[in-house]
Amino acid sequence: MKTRGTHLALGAIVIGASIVGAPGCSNKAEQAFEQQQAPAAIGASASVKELMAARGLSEADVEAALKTYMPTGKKDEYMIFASGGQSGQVLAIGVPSMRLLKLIGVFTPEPWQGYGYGGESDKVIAGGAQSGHRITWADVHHPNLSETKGDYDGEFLFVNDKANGRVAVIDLKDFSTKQIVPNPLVGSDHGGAFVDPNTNYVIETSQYPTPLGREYAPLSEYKTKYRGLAMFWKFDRTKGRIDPAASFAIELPPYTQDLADAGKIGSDGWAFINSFNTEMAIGGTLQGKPPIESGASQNDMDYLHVVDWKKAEALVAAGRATTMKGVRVLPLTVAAEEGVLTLIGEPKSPHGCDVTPDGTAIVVGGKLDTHATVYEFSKIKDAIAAKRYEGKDAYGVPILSFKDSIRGQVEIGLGPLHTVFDDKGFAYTSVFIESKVAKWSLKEMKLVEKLSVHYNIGHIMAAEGDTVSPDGKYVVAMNKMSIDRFSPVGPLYPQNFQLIDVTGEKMRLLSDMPIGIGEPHYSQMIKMDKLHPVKMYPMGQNPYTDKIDPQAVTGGKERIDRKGNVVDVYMTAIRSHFTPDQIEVNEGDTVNLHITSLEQAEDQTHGFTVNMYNIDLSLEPGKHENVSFKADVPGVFPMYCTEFCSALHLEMAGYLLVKPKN
Ligand code: CUK
Ligand code: CUA
Repeated sequence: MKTRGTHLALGAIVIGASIVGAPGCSNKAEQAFEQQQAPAAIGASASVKELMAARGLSEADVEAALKTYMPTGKKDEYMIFASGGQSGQVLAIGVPSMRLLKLIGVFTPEPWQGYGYGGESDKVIAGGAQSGHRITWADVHHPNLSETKGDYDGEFLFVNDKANGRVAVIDLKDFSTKQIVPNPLVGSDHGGAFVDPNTNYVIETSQYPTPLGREYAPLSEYKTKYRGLAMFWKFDRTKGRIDPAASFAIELPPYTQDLADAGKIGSDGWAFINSFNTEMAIGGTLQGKPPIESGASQNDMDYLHVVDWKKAEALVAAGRATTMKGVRVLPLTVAAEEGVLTLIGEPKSPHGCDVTPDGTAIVVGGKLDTHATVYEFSKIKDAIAAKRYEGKDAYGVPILSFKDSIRGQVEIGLGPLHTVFDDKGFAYTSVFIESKVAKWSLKEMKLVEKLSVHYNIGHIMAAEGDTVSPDGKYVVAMNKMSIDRFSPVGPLYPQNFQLIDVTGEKMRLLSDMPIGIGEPHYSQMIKMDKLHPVKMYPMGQNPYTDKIDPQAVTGGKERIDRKGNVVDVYMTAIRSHFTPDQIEVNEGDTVNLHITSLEQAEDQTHGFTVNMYNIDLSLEPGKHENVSFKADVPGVFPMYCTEFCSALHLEMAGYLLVKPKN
C-alpha cells in the first residue's frame, strides 16, 4: 500500500535529520556521512539542528515527530474508536496524529450534537432505561466494529455499558447512536460488545453474578440462585438495529465472567469467555469476612468458558429455551448436557481473552500469573467431540484437561492482561504491573522484546487488530495512569494513550495523548478508507428513524397550527433565520416544534435553543428534529441558533412569548 512508501520516505528524512550532528549524535561514521550529504539539505538541516537544540529534542523525538505530524489539511490513515469510560461516550481519534476528531454521545447526553436535550435522540436514551429508571451515564468498556468475513467493514460500532448491563449501536454513516438495548436479565456486563465474523450477533456477557431477570435473592443463596449469562443480541444489518426478539441467551454458572471473544475462521461459531472468582466469594467485610478480592484469589485455576453458540442457536430454535423477561434463555443444565458449555482451567484470576487472527488459538493473560496462556482450538474441539472430560463442576458442566488444551505458555512478566496481534505473527501483551508492552512470537512461543510505557497499561490495541488480517504498523498502549507525563490538572489525572510504531525490528514509542474525559478501556483502529460517512442528510431526514420525518417541512410550508392548548410549530432553518421566528403561546400550552434544516451545503450546521427549557438541538444539513415542551412559565424567551453558521449568525434568532393565564 501507499503508506509503506510513506514510511520509507519518512525514514529517509529522519536519516537526513539525524546526520546533521544533533546533540547526542556521536557516531563518527554518521558525521562523516553528514559532511558528504550536507550541501543538499543544509538550510533545512541547520534550522532543524537549532530547533532540536532549542527544544532539547533527541533524534528519536524528531523521528517520532516526523512519523506523527500531520500538516494542515492532510488526513490521518487510521481512525481509533475508543471507549470513553465513565463519560459514557466514544472518542474518534485520528492516527498517527492522535488528534481528537469527535466525541460521540452514546449513553450520556452530549450537548454539541444536541444529543439528549429534548430532540429525537431523547428516545434513544429513554430506550436504555433499566426497570423504568432513566440512566444518563455508563461505564463504557469495549467498542467493537461490525465485521464482514472477519474484517472490519466500517458500518457500525457496538459498545457495552458495564455498570448498567447495556449495549449501544452507533451507525458510522453519521457517527451517531441509534439504539441502546438494556439487558433485562443481568446487573452488569463486561465481555462485550463483541461480534462474530459476520456480525450476526453482538455478544454481551455478564460480569457480577445476580439472580437472572434482575430479581431478588439473598446472598446466602448465591450458589443456587445467582447466575452469569452470555447474551447473543441478533443484529439486523438492514435495519441497523439489534432485534431483541430474535436474540437469545445462555445461562452460566455464578463465576464472575470477564472478557470474551468470538471465534473466527475455523473457530467461527464458538465464543470464549474467561472468568475469575470461581470460588464464588461474596465478601462481607463488615462481618469480618474476607473481601471479595482475597476470597476470589484462593484457587490456582479459574475457568475458561468455551461456548458452542451455533449449537445453542439450534437448540433455542428447537424450543429448548425458557423465556425470561422476553428473552429466550438456554438453561445451564441443557447447555452442560448438550456440550454447548465446556470449561477449561486457566491460571489464577485471568484477564484478557483474545482469539488469534487465524482463529486457531485463544490467548489468556493471568493477572496473578506471569504467563500468557495459549489455548489450541483444535485440541479443545477434538476433546469436546470425543467427550474427553476430566470431570464436571458443581453445576454439571464438563471440564477439559488444561494440559491437553493448550499450545503452551509464554513467560511474559508481572500482570499480563490483554493481547493483540500484528501481520507478522507477533502478539503484543499489556503487562500491567511492570508497565510494559511485551512483544512475543506466536509461532515460537517466545518473548521477543519489552517496551516501557507510562504507566500501568490496561488494554492494548493494534491497527485492524481484531480482524483476520491485522495491519501491524501501530499499537496503542492504553495506560491507566499518567503520573508525570502531563502538566498537573488536580488530583484526577488523565489516562494516557501511547502510540507505538511496530513497523521496525524494535518497537518505538511515538507520542502521548491524554484522555481527559474518562477511563477508556478498549478501542479499535480501522483504516480510514473503510469509513464512508455521509456529509449531510436528505432533506427532512430523522436520523433516529433513518426516514424522512412525517413532520418535516419544506420552504414555504412553515406554519403554526393550534388545536386547543396544543401548538404545533412547523419551522425551517436556513442561513440565517428561522421561519417562523415569533411563536406566541398561552401559559400551560403544549408546544411541539418541528424543525427542518433546509441547508444542503457541507458543514452548514445550525443549532437551536430556547431559553430555560433545557432544549438544545444540532441541525446538521437536511436534519429534522421534533421537540415538545410545556410552556409552563409565562414570559419572553429568546430562541437562537447556537452554531456560528454565517456572518449573520447572531441575527439567527427569534422569540417564544408565553402569555400569562390571567
Ligand atoms: S477491561 Cu479495562 S483494562 Cu473492561 Cu477490557 Cu481490561
Ligand atoms: Cu444558524 Cu448560527
